[in-house]
Amino acid sequence: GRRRRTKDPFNPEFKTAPQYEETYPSSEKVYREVVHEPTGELLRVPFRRIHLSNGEHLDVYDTSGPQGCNPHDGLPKLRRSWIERREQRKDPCFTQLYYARKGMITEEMLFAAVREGVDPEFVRQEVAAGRAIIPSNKRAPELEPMVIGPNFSVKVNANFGNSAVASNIEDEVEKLQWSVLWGADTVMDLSTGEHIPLVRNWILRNSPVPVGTVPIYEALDKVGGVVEDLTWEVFRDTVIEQAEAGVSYFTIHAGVRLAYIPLTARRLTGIVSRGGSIHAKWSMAHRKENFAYEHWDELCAIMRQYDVAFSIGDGLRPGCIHDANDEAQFAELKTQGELTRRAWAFDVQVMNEGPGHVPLHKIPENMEKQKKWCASEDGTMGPAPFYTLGPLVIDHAAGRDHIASCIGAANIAMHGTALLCYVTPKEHLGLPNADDVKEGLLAYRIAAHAANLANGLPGAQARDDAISKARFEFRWRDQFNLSLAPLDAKRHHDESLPAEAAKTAPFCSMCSYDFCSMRITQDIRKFAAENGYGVGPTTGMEAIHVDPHECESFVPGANDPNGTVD
Ligand code: IRN
Ligand code: FE2
Repeated sequence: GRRRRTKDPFNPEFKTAPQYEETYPSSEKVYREVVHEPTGELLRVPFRRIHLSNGEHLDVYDTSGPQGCNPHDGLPKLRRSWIERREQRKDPCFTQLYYARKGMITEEMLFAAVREGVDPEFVRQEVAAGRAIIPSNKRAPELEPMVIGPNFSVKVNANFGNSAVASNIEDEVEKLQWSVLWGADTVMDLSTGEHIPLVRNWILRNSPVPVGTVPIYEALDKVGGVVEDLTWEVFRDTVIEQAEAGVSYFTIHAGVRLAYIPLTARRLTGIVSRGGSIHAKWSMAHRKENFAYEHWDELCAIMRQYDVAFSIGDGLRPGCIHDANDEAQFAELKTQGELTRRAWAFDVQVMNEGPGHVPLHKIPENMEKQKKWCASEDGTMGPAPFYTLGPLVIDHAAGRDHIASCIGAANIAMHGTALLCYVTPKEHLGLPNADDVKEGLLAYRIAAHAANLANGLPGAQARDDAISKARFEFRWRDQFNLSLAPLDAKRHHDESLPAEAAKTAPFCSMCSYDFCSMRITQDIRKFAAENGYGVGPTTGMEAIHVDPHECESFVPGANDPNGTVD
């Protein structure tokens, strides 16, 4: 329902930010320091260090940004001096693609390389080839640079923003804070309600990750929601204002060409993209080509002045299983490829948006076509990174669409998608709240990591191995702390065994002591250590019996289901 409105949009009553220490017990934010040789700039690259009870630790990728800042002041301006140097030099263009093509390893490239644990020269090459982007508007000095591309870890995007019927500035800033705490690599402000520029500004000044938007939403708001009244000029001015404010990537649905609209006529759910439907309606009303397509080169000229990346929209993405991989969808994808090449000619960074709703068996074709069509014809550039919305692999999971889509997301990322746009449990039903944002992100962190493992990303398995070891050794606290949401893991464990002693007990309430396979395996190993494996037919399994009270890791009374022992 309708929520409390922001009283003073210039001075919102921000809520207390969720606490890093409370969200991630036994974790510490650490910085790896590295000097950017060409400028002498000292970069401090964040990681989250998870301390384990056995004295070991594990450093993981960290998106949470500087802690303890007052949202009224915004985050520290990490990149200010990097950007000033370029402006003083009067560079003709500010994009990472421009610098990469010139052979320069920027501060952003180095920063992202350290986060990924790869050679900065490799980052430069990937950016220069258009295969990766570092969204980093020069007007967003707060952001901690990150790289999106199929040869890096899979990234996750969280969407939020108000609508005309729900939310306010305070809620949206809280969703941003939750997003980055739960691992959002990028966020998009999709506000369509009150105070669009102000909501965006509060988000931008408080975001440690690149912020994307869909400028056509604000353009439509400016003309009072009357699609026919939109003009190229209104759209262009909105794009400039948003670039000036510090948005790092724009979803622009320039691939929704007039000629493709009839191809959607027999679809079950027509055009489900908001931006796509706005452009299609305008084109139909005026019998004119999409103005973003017509003015693409002018858009490129604006983007290159700031380094705003294109996220070429999929305005004709399928909105249901029935419509997946149809003619309209693939006609647009081909045009996305054409627009990609034109943007590259302007040194503008590009990614391509993808579906949507696609059954599992039709997912690979999406990736194959994107790779083929969104690259240069001579094979020297691309393919541009693919950025998909799920896809949802079934249509009837309303209320659980984060799960229905995270299956598709894992699959398409395994085939090469670089950025996954999350879907929350509220998808198709309402505007997500902070809890939905958390659930969506956790589902997508699973999808992204599943793909990293499948794709053999170096080092990706370290966290899985660490938690598996903790699990086998009954280091319950380490198991919680190494999991995606430590407190949720602990809460589930506490539900049946809340006692402190249970946190080191060699079993849990699922199987109890006698049926704990891991505990029995330890007995087997203990037996084997003393007697060897397979010493003869007379030493059968029945010989293995270890009295629970002699087992060294056993905590007396900890199997008491009421957990009363301490
Ligand atoms: C991502 C991939 N395909 C679509 N998306 C996201 O969907 C896009 O980045 C934006 O955040 C959101 C809504 O876009 P439409 O509905 O205006 O296309
Ligand atoms: Fe949908």
